[in-house]
Amino acid sequence: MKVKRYVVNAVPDALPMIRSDLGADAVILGTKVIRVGGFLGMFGKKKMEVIAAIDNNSTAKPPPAARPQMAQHKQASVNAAIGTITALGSQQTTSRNSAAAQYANAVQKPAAKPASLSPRPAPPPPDDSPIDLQKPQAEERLNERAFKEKQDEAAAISNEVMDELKDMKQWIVKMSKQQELKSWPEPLQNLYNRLNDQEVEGVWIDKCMSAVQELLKEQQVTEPNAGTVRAAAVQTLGKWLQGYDGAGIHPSTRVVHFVGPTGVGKTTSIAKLAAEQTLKAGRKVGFITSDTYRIAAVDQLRTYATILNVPLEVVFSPAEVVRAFTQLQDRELIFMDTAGRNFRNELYVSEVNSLLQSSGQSETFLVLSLTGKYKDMSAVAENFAKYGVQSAVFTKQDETSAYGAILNLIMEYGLKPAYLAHGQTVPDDITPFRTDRYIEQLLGASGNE
Ligand SMILES: Nc1nc2c(ncn2[C@@H]2O[C@H](COP(=O)(O)OP(=O)(O)OP(=O)(O)O)[C@@H](O)[C@H]2O)c(=O)[nH]1
Ligand SMILES: [Mg+2]
Repeated sequence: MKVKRYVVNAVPDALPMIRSDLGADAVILGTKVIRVGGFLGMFGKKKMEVIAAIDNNSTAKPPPAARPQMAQHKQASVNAAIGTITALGSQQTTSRNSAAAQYANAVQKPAAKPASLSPRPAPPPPDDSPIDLQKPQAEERLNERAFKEKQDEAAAISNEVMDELKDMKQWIVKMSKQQELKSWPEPLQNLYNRLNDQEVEGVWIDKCMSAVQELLKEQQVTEPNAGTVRAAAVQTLGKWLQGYDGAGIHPSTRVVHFVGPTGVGKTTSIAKLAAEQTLKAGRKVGFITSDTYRIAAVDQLRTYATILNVPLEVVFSPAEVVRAFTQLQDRELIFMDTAGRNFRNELYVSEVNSLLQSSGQSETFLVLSLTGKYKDMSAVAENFAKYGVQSAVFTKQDETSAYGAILNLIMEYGLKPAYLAHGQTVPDDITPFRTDRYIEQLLGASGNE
C-alpha cells in the first residue's frame, strides 16, 4: 500500500493531487484540521491534513472495451464523493474508517434505481448530504455550502484569535506583576500572596497594596517589616469595611426572607437564627416555607419547627402568602424559607422576588456558601442586588480556608454580611459578622503576611 499526506486549505483541493499521484482508485483514509506556522503555538494558519492511499496489489482492472463507460461512472461518483468529503472537511477530525468507507461507497456503488414503490416525492436532500454534480442545482448548492463553511471558519478563527489575545494579555499582565512583585520588600510580597491565596479579586489586591504602600510612605517606614505591613493592611481593610459589622436581625423587623442557591444552608440557618431569637431574644417566632419543590424540604423545616415549638405555614403560590401571614399574625418574627434554585438565572430571581411580599418591616438574607466559586456567587449577588437585596448570610466557613469572597462582594455590590455560619450544629454554629475578626482571618495569624 502506498500512503501519501497532503496539507491543503480545503479537502477538495487535495483531490486532483491525489488523483494525479495515486490514481482514481486511491482512497482517503482520514482528514483533520492542523495548524501550520505561528508563534509559540499561537496564530498558526489553519490547514487540512489529508491522508490518501492506494493499494499496490489492486489489479482488478476492467476489460478495455468496458473502460470508457466505467471511467465515466467513476468520475461522476468521485464528484459525488467531493460533496461528502467537503462536508467532512468542516469537522475537526474525521474517523479514518468512516471517511474511507464513504469514499469507497461513493466510488463503488452503482447509481441508485428510481424508487418505484413509493408514491410520495423524494424529500429534498439534507444540507450535508453528498452532492451529485450532474443535477442542475448542484453547483449552486456546492457554492452555498462552501460559502457557509468559509463563514463558519472565519468566525471560529476570529474567536480563537480573540481568546489567544486575551490569554496573551493576561500572561503579560501576570509577568509584569511578577516582575514588580520581586522588587518589593518581602513582607509586602507576603501580603500580596496571602490576599491572592484568600481569593481576593486582583483589582482589590492591587488597591490594597497601593494603599498599604502609601500608608508606609506617609509613616516614613523605609524598611517595612511584617508588623508594619500588617498594621497598614489592617488599617486599610478596616477603612474599607467600616459600617459592615453585622447588626443581627433588627428588633423592628417582622419578616426575614432567606433566598439563595441550592444546598447553601438556608433552612439550617433559619433553624439556627430561630433558636437564637426564641431562646436569647425571647421573641415569638413563626415559619413559612414556599419550598415545595422537594418532598423532604417541608419535613426538614417541620422538624425544626417541632423542636423549637414554632408554628409552620406552607405556601404553594404568591397568593397564599397573605393567608399564611394572617395565620401567623400573633408572631413577632417570621422566617420565610424558599427553594434553592439556580439564581444565576435572573428569571428565578424575579420569580422568588414575587414571593417576598410581607406585612410589616422585612429583611431579605441572601445565603451564600463560602465553598462556592466566587464567579457564581458574584452572578447570584448581582441578580439579587437588582431587586434590592443587600444582606447576606455566609455559610460553611468551617469547610474552607479562603474568605476573600466576602470582601469581593462587599467591594463589588456593597453586600452586607449579617451572619457567618461555621458548622452544622443548630443553634450554635452561627455568629453575627464582625469586621475586625474577619480582617484577622483574611490576613491570617500574625507572621503570615
Ligand atoms: N459545614 C457546614 N455545613 C452546613 C452549614 N450550614 C448548612 N450546612 C449543611 O449544608 C447542608 C444543606 O443545608 P440546608 O439548610 O438544607 O440547605 P438549603 O439551602 O436549605 O438547601 P435547599 O433547600 O435544598 O436549597 C446540610 O447538610 C447542612 O447541615 C455550615 O455553616 N457549615
Ligand atoms: Mg432548604
